[in-house]
Amino acid sequence: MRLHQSPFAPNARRVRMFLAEKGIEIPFNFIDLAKLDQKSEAYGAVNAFQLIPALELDDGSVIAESISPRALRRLSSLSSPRNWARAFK
Ligand SMILES: N[C@@H](CCC(=O)N[C@@H](CS)C(=O)NCC(=O)O)C(=O)O
Repeated sequence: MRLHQSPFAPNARRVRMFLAEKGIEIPFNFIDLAKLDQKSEAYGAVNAFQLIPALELDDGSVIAESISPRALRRLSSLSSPRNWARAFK
C-alpha cells in the first residue's frame, strides 16, 4: 500500500492527518504538482483522474478520493487499539 501525495495539497493533507491520528505509517510517493507530475503518463496509469491523493492498495486497486469510506475502512484496519489510545490522549 502507498499514498501518492504532495505536502502542499489540501486533499492529500486530509489523508495524512487521518493517518497521523491513527498512528499509521505507509510509504508515500511524492507527486510534484509544480512540475505537473500528476499529468504524467506514468501517474495517469495509477490514477486516471490525474489528481492526488491516490491510495494504491496491495492488490493493485487504487482509491482516488480523499474522503472515501472504502479508504477509511482499509486504513482503519491497519490501526491497532494502542494507536487509538494514543490518538485520544
Ligand atoms: N475529490 C478529490 C479531489 C482531489 C484534488 O482536487 N486534488 C488536487 C490537490 S488538493 C490536485 O490533484 N490538483 C492537481 C490538478 O488539478 O492538476 C479528493 O478529494 O481526493
